Amino acid sequence: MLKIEQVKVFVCNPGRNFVTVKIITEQGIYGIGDATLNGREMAVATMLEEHIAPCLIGRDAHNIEDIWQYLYKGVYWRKGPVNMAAIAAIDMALWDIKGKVANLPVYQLLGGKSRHAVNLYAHANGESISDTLDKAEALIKQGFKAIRLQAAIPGLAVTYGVLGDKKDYFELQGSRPLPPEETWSTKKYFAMVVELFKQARERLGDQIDFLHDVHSRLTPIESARLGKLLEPYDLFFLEDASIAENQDNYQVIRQHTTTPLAIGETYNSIWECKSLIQNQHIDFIRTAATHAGGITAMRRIADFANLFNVRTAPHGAPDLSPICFAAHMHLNISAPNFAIQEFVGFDNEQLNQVFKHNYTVESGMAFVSDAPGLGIDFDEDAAKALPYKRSYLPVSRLEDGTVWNW
Ligand code: KDG
Ligand code: MG
Repeated sequence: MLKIEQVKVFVCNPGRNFVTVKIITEQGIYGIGDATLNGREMAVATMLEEHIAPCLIGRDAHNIEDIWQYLYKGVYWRKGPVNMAAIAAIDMALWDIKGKVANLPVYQLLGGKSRHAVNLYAHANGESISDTLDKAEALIKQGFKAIRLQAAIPGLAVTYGVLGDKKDYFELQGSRPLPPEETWSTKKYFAMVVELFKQARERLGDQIDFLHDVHSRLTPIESARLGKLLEPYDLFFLEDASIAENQDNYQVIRQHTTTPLAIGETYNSIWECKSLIQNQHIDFIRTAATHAGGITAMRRIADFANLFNVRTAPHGAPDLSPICFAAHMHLNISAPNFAIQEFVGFDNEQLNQVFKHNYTVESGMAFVSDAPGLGIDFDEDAAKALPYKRSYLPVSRLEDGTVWNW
């Protein structure tokens, strides 16, 4: 028996807000997990501290599956982003502990390697098409073979997905103590985005994989039309074209285009992607360990998707902590149907003071750590010196003022 003695929760801001869980056992072995929910960080921290931690003290840290079921099914209020981020962090920390006890990296406990490295896609965000393509060129020089292209839309001030006058994602988050309101126009966007990919193929050739994130700002039929317009430019995938609270939306998109479709970063459970996967309305499922219930739940989603030729492409935004990235590395290296990992890098001094990782990146691929557990550590003192700062995601409105559903 490996008794859970303490569950600690930290909310820190080394450039962005991160919620981190540390489970400490009676024997002194500990594990860490990521519970960050961008814009709702304190809700998850309270869920963990007030409602989950007290129920875990004295339980056997070895029983990962039972603890997952206990937290998921043992409450009246299942699912939901706050609840699932909390469960996810506990689950990651328990896998970390299990690996440390076994003296094996977590991927070995998941069945070993299906590949020797993890393909990454990087972000090129520009203030114009040529700025985006300059950035893409620089990433290609660094060895990246897959790049997400986003560019500012002429005629609209900053829209979600580009940086505006901010130098990076860290500065961007720090600039939103209240939700900024942005204007959206599908017509203006279409004119830019088709030209972006046309010029990208002309300038960067046909050997680089291009991706694009719509951030759910289109209706299903607009998405279908965009997929069709982008077919000549051979995208690796078109992400979050439309919201899929109504999962049949993707049937509409699917029947009109062969552009591969990806969705899932906001999903909290397998139930939200079940029909999209089994109807083969998507090609890539983008759930994240932090938001969809941890390593235990992600493994189940990957196995289910594998039955329907859907591949995994986990969310890797800057608001997922390096602990989530580490969990993804173990899942990605082991899942037979893994495709590609979103990667924005963790190139920030304060971040690296708090989270001590040891994966490596070379030629657009990441190499998993062979350290026992998740292979990442957390410096409590460094975290305590960098307190939480309230920060929000933006709200989109149409030009007439209507709240829009990105
Ligand atoms: O918190 C929201 C961000 O993680 C998300 O909008 C970033 O869409 C995103 C992506 O694909 O990285
Ligand atoms: Mg996205």
